[in-house]
Amino acid sequence: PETTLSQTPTPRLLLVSNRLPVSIKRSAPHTYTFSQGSGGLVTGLSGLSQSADFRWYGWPGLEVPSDEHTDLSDCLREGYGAIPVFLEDELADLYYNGFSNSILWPLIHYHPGEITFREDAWNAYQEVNRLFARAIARDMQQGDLVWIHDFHLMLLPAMLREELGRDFDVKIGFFLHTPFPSSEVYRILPVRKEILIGVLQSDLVGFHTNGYGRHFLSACSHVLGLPTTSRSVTYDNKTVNVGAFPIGIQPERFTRTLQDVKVQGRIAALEHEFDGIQVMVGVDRLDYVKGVPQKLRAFEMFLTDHPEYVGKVVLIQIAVPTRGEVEEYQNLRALVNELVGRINGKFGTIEYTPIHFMHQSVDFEELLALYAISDACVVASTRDGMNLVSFEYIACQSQRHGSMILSEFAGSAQSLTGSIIVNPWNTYDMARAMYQAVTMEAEERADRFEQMNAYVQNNTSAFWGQSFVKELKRKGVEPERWLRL
Ligand code: ADQ
Repeated sequence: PETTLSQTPTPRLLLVSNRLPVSIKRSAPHTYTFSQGSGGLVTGLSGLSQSADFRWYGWPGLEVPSDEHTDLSDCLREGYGAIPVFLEDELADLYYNGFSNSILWPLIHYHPGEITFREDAWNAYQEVNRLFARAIARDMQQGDLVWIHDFHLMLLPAMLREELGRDFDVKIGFFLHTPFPSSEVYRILPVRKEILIGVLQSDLVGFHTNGYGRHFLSACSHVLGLPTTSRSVTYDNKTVNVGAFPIGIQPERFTRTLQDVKVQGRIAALEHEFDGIQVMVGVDRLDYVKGVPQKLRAFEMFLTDHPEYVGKVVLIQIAVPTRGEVEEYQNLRALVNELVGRINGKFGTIEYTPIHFMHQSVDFEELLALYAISDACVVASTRDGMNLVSFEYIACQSQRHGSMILSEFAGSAQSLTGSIIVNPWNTYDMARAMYQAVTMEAEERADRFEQMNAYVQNNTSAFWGQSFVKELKRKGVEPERWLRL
């Protein structure tokens, strides 16, 4: 339809994340294959991508020779609405592994002992944020909305404003997928001021929980001395709104895939395999924040305290390889291998393997079959922004009504009130929870499932994405998003 002067066009939405939502492989010069990514971020935003004029900026995840930049950019833009920000390998490594994963990630997750601050990594982080700012600023139009994601790009709001100039009409939203730590931990960061100032050129800053938002506001107040209220902070004579936007999953994708003949066949095969045995499942990236050693020790204690369950309960632990270049992750892998070996050696027999450990990624169908046949899911994160695995498990449990053993340090513990909440640092507590899960009556499991399922079905990723963008378009944050102090 023709646009008249009185009609305001729908603003364009530009999304920015470290990685593009497409995985890209280069098999030969000028030859690429693409596959659509499927993480929570991708699915959460897919509803928006259909409704708005939509672009997605990110690093393609590999070094691309400069004479191939134009061709690859054209393919990605036309096929996926994706705009690559090209980085050389060495720079990408320092920014991604050197600063984001080795400094910000441990600090944010209360592991300050793992941090070694390096000036060259900080320089790379600044440089990459600047490259993103320039790439986005080149294409921007007045009235655009920009939604920046996660801890890799905390300087980008300020750098983008610098590139555009103060009078450029743009709304910038920033969402942090991780926790924001207590200001007492946050202030350990040598560049604590720079990072906050980077984020504070946003119009709206979102977190998964109230608590993270409160920590952010107190860091603004303690580190920068800024005036704050329960829902905003004033910086540079502008109000920056702060709100809680808990992410969800796309539950119908799980329900639909579970009906698939292939998945049903796999469920039947696994049920046969574990006939007469209760299965507990864990699905985590092999990251030290996921509490995998704590989970294994609790399982060991459970079998020690309840020998009648030896041979009757197994733990299937999928550990997705991640950040293998970083030393802490290599150490964690060695520790987990040792624990699995020890526990299996102690309780295993020719017929019985207590822990089925897989250090690999499994495909979506296999993951769903595993969720569906499991009698309990164990999430032992020592810190976790939200934890989507806990929602995915519930979405696959309409038949079995399995129990959810959930760390109080995962963001999802605030919402899944039907779960058995544990402190993963308390091995006794987690071992007791495992016993409670395998002995719980069907009626209680059904009640708990109903509560959790209602939450998962209503608080979807689409709802999350739409709510954030709606708030970004408005001035101010709706009262239900205000933080409870
Ligand atoms: P993650 O730390 O990656 O996410 P999580 O929220 O659990 O943690 O999401 C992991 C995703 O990967 C899930 O969708 C899961 O199904 C998938 N996955 C895990 N193992 C897999 C496997 N073996 N094969 C295939 N897929 C697998 C970060 C934050 C979280 C926050 C999310 C979203 O650390 O706290 O919930 O972002 O904001």
